[in-house]
Amino acid sequence: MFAQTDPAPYGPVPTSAQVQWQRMEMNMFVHFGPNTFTGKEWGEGTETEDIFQPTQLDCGQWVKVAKEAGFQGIIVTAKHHDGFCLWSNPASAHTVRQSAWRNGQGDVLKELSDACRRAGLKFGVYISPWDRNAPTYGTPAYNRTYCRTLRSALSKYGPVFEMWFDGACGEGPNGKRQVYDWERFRRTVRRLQPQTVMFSDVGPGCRWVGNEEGRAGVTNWSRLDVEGYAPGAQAPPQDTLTHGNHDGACWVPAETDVSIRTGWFHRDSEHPKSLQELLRIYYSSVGRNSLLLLNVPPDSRGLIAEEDAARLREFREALDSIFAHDLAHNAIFVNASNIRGAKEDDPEVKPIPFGPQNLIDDDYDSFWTTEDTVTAAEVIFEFAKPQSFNRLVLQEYIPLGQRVECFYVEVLDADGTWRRVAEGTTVGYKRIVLFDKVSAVSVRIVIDKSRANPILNRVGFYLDEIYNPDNQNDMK
Ligand code: FUL
Repeated sequence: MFAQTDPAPYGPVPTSAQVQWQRMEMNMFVHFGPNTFTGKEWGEGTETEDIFQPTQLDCGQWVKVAKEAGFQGIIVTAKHHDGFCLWSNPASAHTVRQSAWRNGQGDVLKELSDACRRAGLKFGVYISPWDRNAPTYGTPAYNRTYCRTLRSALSKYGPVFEMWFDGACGEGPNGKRQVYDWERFRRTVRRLQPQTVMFSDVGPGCRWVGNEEGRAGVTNWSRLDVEGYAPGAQAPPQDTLTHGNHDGACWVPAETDVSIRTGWFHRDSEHPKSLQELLRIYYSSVGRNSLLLLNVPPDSRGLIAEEDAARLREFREALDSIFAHDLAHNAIFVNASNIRGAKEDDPEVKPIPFGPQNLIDDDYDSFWTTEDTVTAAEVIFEFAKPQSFNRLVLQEYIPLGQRVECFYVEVLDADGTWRRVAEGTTVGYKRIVLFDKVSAVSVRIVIDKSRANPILNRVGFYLDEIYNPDNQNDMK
């Protein structure tokens, strides 16, 4: 006999837009603008518009590179701190319209959003509130100008999946400061693009991970306390952004933004990171309950350099080969110490709605869970012959909240004793645990502490023979 009651949500939960966003896993960031031509990281805002002169701009190429690498969306710096707009923004006199490029008729946002749509990629924008060009910056009038800018960029190019709010505000000596009207900015975005996930140090859609090194916390809660905080100087401590708040009142998951090169903008003197470093970043972001936003800056031709494209192809091939075979599918038997609604005296009834078989199916919305009162439980996988693996993938069913606080993994040795091979804390949307290669016929995942009945929708075992850090155990 089965109780069919669905488990109740626990704590703050994501909106459906946040769930869809989290399932994208990897997106491409594109820093492009006057800095691409001057070699600066932060333009002054005084650059002539004619400096923006890509000779062979092809957003179709960016999209092709992104698609082949497995990115689901692209976020472009529609306006960086120098204020130059990659589209003809009526609220600014410092845009492609004033540039000699394509006789003032060019529009990068149009080209990119069209190319994304054709390829089935999502399109997002970074529009820097800090503006070193806008004459009104530093006065209340600028907040109106910025909202007009938002309205222009968000109303003409179709759905915008993510809006990236940088927190910078008159940085550096003698910089003009602006009192940003964040509430108004958010309302403006919400009105035009209700589904947009808004990034900032404090969300509301997703949060900065607190560093630009490609590293989310090993412990990473998708919850954050935002009350009393704001993007930029009034943001929570960076360490808090890296780990989230255990009891945070809002669902604000982490996004790890990092550049494939040293800088955010392209420079001929810099080169893409190694494959090993990209895999390290992948495991430390996607593998730690964070989205990865990898910046791949086009050069002054308006094209992604071949060496970056080639590195991304290697990255894709590596991920495909590492995650090609989920050894969990070889299990001849999967069982759990507790199954919601299952009565031991009635083992015949099938299928078990919340049984552990849901951990190895391809249905995102099916999961294994326990009775409400059970907050520690284990799942066991048995194989007909030994399986060799060094990666464990766990996924919590986040539409019902984030629950798991700590877990460990054990394999059954030949002498019949269980040996602990890895342990972890939070899981969240996805946790990939790294450990030295083991070979076993029985594996158990023990959730020893969960804030409510654990709800997992996936377990996977993989063998990665490509990524070779000095120490495989990512907890150390
Ligand atoms: C920062 C900016 O100041 C950098 O230039 C870059 O755009 C990065 C992604 O965000 O706050």
